[in-house]
Amino acid sequence: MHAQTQSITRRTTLMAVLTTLGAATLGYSKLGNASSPDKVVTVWKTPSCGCCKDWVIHLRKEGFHVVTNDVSDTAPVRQKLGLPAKFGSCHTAQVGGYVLEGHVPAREVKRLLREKPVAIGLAVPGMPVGSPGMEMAGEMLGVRDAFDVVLVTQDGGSRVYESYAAKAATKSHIKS
Ligand SMILES: [Cu+2]
Repeated sequence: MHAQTQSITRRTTLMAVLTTLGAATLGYSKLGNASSPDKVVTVWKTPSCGCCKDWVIHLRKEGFHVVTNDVSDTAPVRQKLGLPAKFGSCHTAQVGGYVLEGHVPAREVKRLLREKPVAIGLAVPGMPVGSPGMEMAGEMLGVRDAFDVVLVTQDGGSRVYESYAAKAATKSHIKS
């Protein structure tokens, strides 16, 4: 009787372990889907670049798995990835075979991965105020310069992929 109880207990424990393992496996595969190769963004940035870090935070908030690499100069990486220097910004990244240059909003990255156009990738040249990772604080809170996300084509040209309009400060500071 005692032995049988022990056996049942053991079996119950084993079942519990298997259930846990099953759940863990399921959880893992779900995570696997969420961070499928297309969703992994590899970033090259300089270690002191604050807006680069903020852009990485923006992507992570939007569900991307981001791997960062600190380099002393991003220009050679940009060149190696085939992105013309004229589209250059503070950081260069790669996702699903595409190049991302600068403060590209996650929304356009997702659209790029969905539409899969024949192109080198997306760029937000320069560092427009108010683009993701370039948000202003204080009196400048909410300010955005108008900027374009461009699709860099394989001939080294580009076309506008999305346009963001300028925005005024969230709070008005009218001095009397
Ligand atoms: Cu920047």
